[in-house]
Amino acid sequence: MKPSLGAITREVPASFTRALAMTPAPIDVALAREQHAAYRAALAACGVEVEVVAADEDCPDCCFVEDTAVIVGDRALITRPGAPSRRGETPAIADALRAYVQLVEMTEPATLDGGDCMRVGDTIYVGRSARTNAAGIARLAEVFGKVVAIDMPPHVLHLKCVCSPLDDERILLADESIPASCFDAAIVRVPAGETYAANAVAIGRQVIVADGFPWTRDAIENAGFTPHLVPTSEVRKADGSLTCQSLIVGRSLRDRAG
Ligand code: CIR
Repeated sequence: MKPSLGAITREVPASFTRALAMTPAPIDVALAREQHAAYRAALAACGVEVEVVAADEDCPDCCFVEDTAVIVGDRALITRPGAPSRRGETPAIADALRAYVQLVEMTEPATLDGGDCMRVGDTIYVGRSARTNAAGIARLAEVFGKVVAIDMPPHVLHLKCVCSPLDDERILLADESIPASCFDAAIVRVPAGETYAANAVAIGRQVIVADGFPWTRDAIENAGFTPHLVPTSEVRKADGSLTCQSLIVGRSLRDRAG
């Protein structure tokens, strides 16, 4: 049987050493590529068909595809990323997504990073952050309907740095990050010492989670999910984590198109 989900991913460019980072540290590109391959293998192990878009050396952050689109059902809002250096990333991803979904655009002065958007059931929670402005949030609401905006603490890059959806009712949320009362969802707690692991990719009952966070791995297992551990040392140096490395799409439209 063909997988029913696809994932758009993008190669790690050699210029990844110049990726944006709050606290720059030397990045090992060869290791980053190995870890990206491990991530793609985990997606495949979760039953997802993985597509890999070629890297663009002019876009050091291009492997963080999540920030370039927000996908709900059969529509993708192509974002206008908050960091000017990342705006050149969107055309190639729009081209890849066109095979799956209908594309909707976002224009100046709106800015929004997909990492600030978390869909839980029919609600999209969106971080009001240094990357995502009021016009971006308004456009998101215009396109998708129910949106709940949450102010990000200044040290948090994106909403999904501290939480991520497990299914339509439950989220992983790092303690001491954002109040649980912001969400109409059940909370699976991640201790503050493991905040990085609150960003995980759930595919049905399978969850891709960063290696090295035993408390979170156990919490995910206890919630009834199967964890798939992947290494993240190099993307972490560029303020990246797991959800940011893919865009998950249903394959049904593409299959219908032939
Ligand atoms: C950036 O600062 O934009 C990239 N270095 C990291 C983006 C990570 N994206 C995400 O978590 N959604």
